[in-house]
Amino acid sequence: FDHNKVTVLFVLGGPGAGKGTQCGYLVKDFGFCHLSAGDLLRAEQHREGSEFGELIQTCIREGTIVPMEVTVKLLENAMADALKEGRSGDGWADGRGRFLVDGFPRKMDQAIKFDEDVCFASLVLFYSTTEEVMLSRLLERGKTSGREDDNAESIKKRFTTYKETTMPVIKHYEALGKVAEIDSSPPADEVYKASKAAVEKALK
Ligand code: UP5
Ligand code: MG
Repeated sequence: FDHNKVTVLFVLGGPGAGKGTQCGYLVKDFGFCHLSAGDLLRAEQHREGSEFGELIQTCIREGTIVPMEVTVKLLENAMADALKEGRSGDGWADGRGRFLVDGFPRKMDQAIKFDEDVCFASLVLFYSTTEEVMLSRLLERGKTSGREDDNAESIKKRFTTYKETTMPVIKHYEALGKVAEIDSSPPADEVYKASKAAVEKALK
């Protein structure tokens, strides 16, 4: 990837913190290409002929992290496709690709690999709220989402992985001064005011 042609923002936060929801709003206002690592993994899980289907299913249900090679490759491919097909950076005149990479990197090895193979992220949007809030959002969504990990048992495991494995990644970017922490406890439109301000500040 030509570093001069892509801008990447990472979107992190606990399970159910509201990453996908905020990305949806940001796409509308800023014309980002939104790539959710979890969505890419779920699509790969169900792709006919995928050699990773079972591995991905087990990791998602157990709330553990899929080996980074798989996820980084899926992201690289999705970014390359979006650039090729002109699906990134809509509304920007300079032809630069602008990507929201949602739910990634959630383990240090992924962060290092992405830095090396793809590019450095300009900003990390970090959505934080309490486990209580996240749990109730996920259980509510679980009534209709069909997601294999929206059940009390998987959610507990996702929280553990988040605390033990993903928080160190957020701390790493904090030390680099790249993190904008946003309280995602209020209603989504209110959270979005802070998201928008953080992105405007970072991209100006
Ligand atoms: N909602 C959202 N915002 C709200 C608000 N402000 N007020 C009230 N309600 C709000 O939101 C969750 C729910 O809450 C929705 O119903 C929404 O309407 C409501 P959402 O925006 O979907 O939250 P999000 O943070 O995106 O939650 P998600 O469940 O997607 O987070 P996870 O990080 O757990 O899931 P992800 O898909 O990223 O990853 C799933 C699994 O994939 C991981 O556990 C892992 O096993 C695997 N994975 C990897 O192995 N490697 C990776 O790099 C990435 C994923
Ligand atoms: Mg999500």
